[in-house]
Amino acid sequence: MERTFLMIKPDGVGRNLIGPIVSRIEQKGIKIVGAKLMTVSEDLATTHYGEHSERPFFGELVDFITSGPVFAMVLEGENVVEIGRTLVGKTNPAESAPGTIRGDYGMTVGKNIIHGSDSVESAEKEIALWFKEDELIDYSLVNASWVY
Ligand code: DAT
Ligand code: MG
Repeated sequence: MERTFLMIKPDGVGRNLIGPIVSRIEQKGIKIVGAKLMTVSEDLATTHYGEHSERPFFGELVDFITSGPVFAMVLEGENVVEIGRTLVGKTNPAESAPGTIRGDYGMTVGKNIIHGSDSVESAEKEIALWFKEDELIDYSLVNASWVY
């Protein structure tokens, strides 16, 4: 089974959107195998967004992601990296379709509510960066046979 990393950003947590977003994930049929509310250190933010370190918005991005608690999740399912990105929507909420998280809740690229891993490779890196092995739970959902 594939795994991905999703993280509700400080704007999503601050706007009381943890519940509505987690509901979408559960209703889709995705299994949550790890979840925690946490503050993000500058070190973690810098490493997580390392690929953007040369971009002009990098400083703002790190300030934003460290500005309040985030809700970090590891999700499991078939093809869940791609499915997670589809639920999240396009980077710019102006281009995100209604029905996606960013399309329904976001207005600007600087406050776009949620992060989702963009490939299996980055998912593996991000899960290892954000979670310890013993924070991920191995269990079965009884309704899995109705999903797959
Ligand atoms: P995504 O989060 O969809 O994977 P990304 O990896 O290109 O998008 O960028 C990471 C985050 O950086 C994004 O969620 C919001 C911020 N960002 C991207 N482009 C930006 C821009 N032009 N101005 C301000 N922030 C931006
Ligand atoms: Mg990205």
